[in-house]
Amino acid sequence: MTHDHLERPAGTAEDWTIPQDWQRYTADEHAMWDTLFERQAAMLPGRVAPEFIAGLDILRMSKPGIPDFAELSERLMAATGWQVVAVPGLVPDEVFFDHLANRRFVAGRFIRTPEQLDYLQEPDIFHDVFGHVPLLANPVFADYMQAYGQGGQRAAGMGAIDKLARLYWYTVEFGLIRSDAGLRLYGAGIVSSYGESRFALDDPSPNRLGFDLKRLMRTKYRIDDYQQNYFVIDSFEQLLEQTLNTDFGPLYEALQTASDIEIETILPTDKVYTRGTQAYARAKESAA
Ligand code: HBI
Ligand code: FE
Repeated sequence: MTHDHLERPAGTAEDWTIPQDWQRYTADEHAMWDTLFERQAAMLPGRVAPEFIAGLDILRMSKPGIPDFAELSERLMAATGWQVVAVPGLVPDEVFFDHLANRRFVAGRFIRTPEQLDYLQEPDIFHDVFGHVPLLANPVFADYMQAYGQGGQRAAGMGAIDKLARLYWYTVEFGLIRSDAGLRLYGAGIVSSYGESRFALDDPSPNRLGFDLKRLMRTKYRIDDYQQNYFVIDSFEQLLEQTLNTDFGPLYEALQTASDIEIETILPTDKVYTRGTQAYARAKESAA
């Protein structure tokens, strides 16, 4: 999905940033952050990549209340040169890529309401800051995110944003990584979701396939429910190398003529960790 139809809201800077206004958060909003944080912090150890837990420690995100972006950015800047800036919500693709290419992560400043505890469509501050920011303290992943932003700027020029959005979706948002002790979570959309943190690792329903950049960029994804496909990287170094060493020009050319791959398809060339039953998706369809 691309986001270039958006109108820049009043009160935002040229680059779509707004002040976080940390002092304006209410006790209820801090309490909502603590509820979400404690629930994930209790269930992620042993399920999430250790680099994520390391990031929480480096950024001292375990203290109660909504993080203050000024404090968070100071520690993040010292670790990998990244900073966190507030935006009103989704921003146009070229604005998004420009921020990433300059090591600025754009985060929503609003937090979900109790009714939205387990699902909201638009990323809120918990999704963006708890989900995305800890791994930005990891030097290799921090380099990957900047390379992604630079790749996005190139893709924009070649009309290939939808292909690149798939790379973001299946790695940054919903990626799994191998470890000696089994598969681990690292995608922000998973680690910030109570239900999907279990589903993505334990449920027999989704496919779990080995990361392959070109195949992944042809693969459709869904934005409204748990994923039916997860891609597994061997390491963050692999992800960075594949992104840095790929000449996106010829890749985009090749992708122009290659057909999309349906969500549930497993190719003979796929490295298969789980051949999913897709029972979860079937049940949701019949319930619909
Ligand atoms: N804007 N605030 C925000 N956060 C995102 O994750 C985001 C965005 N705009 C575009 C976008 N993501 C994706 O479409 C990119 O992968 C292209
Ligand atoms: Fe996200």
